[in-house]
Amino acid sequence: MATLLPTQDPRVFSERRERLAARVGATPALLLAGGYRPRNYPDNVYPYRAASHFLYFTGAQIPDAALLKTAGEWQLFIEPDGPGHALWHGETPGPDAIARATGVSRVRPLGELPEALAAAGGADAVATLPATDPSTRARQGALLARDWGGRAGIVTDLGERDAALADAIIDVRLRADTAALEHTREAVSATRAGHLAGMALTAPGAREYQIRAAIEHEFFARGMQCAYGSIVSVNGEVLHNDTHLGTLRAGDLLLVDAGAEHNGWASDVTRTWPVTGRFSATQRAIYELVLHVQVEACDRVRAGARYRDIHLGAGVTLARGLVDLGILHGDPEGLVERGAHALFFPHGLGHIIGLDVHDMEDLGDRAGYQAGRSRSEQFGLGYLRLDRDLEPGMIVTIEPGFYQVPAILNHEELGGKFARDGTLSRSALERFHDVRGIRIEDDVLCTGGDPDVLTHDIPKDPAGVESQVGAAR
Ligand SMILES: [Mn+2]
Repeated sequence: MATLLPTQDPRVFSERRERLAARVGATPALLLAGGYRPRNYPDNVYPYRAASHFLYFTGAQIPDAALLKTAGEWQLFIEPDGPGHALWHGETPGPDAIARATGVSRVRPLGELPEALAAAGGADAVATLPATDPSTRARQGALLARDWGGRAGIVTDLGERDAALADAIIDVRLRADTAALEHTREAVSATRAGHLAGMALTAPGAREYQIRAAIEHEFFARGMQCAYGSIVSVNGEVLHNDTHLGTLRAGDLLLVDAGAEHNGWASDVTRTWPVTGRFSATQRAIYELVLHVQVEACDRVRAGARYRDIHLGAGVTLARGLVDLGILHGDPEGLVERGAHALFFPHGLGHIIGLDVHDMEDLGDRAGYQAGRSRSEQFGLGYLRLDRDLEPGMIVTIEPGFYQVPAILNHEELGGKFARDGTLSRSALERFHDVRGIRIEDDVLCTGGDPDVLTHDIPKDPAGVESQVGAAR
């Protein structure tokens, strides 16, 4: 792809680099942009997306580029242009244009990187973060003598120097700055248009892929892309359903988890709506419960609140509602302590959102979990991605759900155990067989005062949702 340079004021990126430099001091650091990822052979590639740490500090998407911080300055290293590259990808902007756009004054050929690293103190002195794509990680291993080479997946055992860089970057990226918030709001407005278009096209007989196309059309028509693979499914109980071939039938609920990405900044929204435009009585009962849980949790996104407490509080409210419906028996707090709510709400309440839809999850739980905290072993709570005390500027999702997953409800140690001890009433649950999966998700900015639900104007109350469904017919 042709190099993409930022159009914002380059001071956005200089200020971010200054904030990082203030945290890591004289330690040299190298951040790689990452390269193309082949689909099946090297020349057929997935759309290029620069690594988020690189993108955050430069605003630029330049395949295989490297950003080096030394004691005294920042430098960018890029593959020099040549006729072959220009023939296929167009001309790469020259060093001056890249310097102007990013505010990094020194732009050099990639071939000079090894000597620059040597001048900065050598492989052991330079901090870096593990690249997520295998070929970049292999290159990084050769350049910086890290032994992550052959390993796929997330690297959690960073050395001391790399860990300090990771923590400094997390500290900088955790709170949205003005530019980040501006882009996120742009992404949100496309996401709103997408969800409305999806609702409008929904009717019995339509195919999931048609709804998906209508939604993503609104993103691409605004020059944006998807922040993640859209989920558009009448089987909402399959949490990361990535097929779109199903047919919408009267009586189904359609679960849509889709968000646009603008200049790299993600939005992440889920809505669930009835295919006919009318919830059945049982669907409405569960939908209103999930909505109640969701609205209450959004309101608790406040500075100083511990996210895990909001998650557990959402579990208690859900459990109380399920007791009222006769599905669960017991006192709500006790049910949550024993994990009974997780039969129906097995995932975490949400996560941080930023340049990555699960922001900085390339670093494992390092960003999501505050120092000294770690994941629970309990079924359900173990899927919680975020356990920090919230601070102004953090954008988090709030996305409770209710699902009937046969593999969970019929499992000996889960549904089986709770049915045997009288906690779960299978006969009461049977009435709600037309509710397979409901999730409602908003993006919420923690402020110094009341929470700012960035996605508030995407309809979620039952009447608002019903009035949109089928509007295109
Ligand atoms: Mn989400």
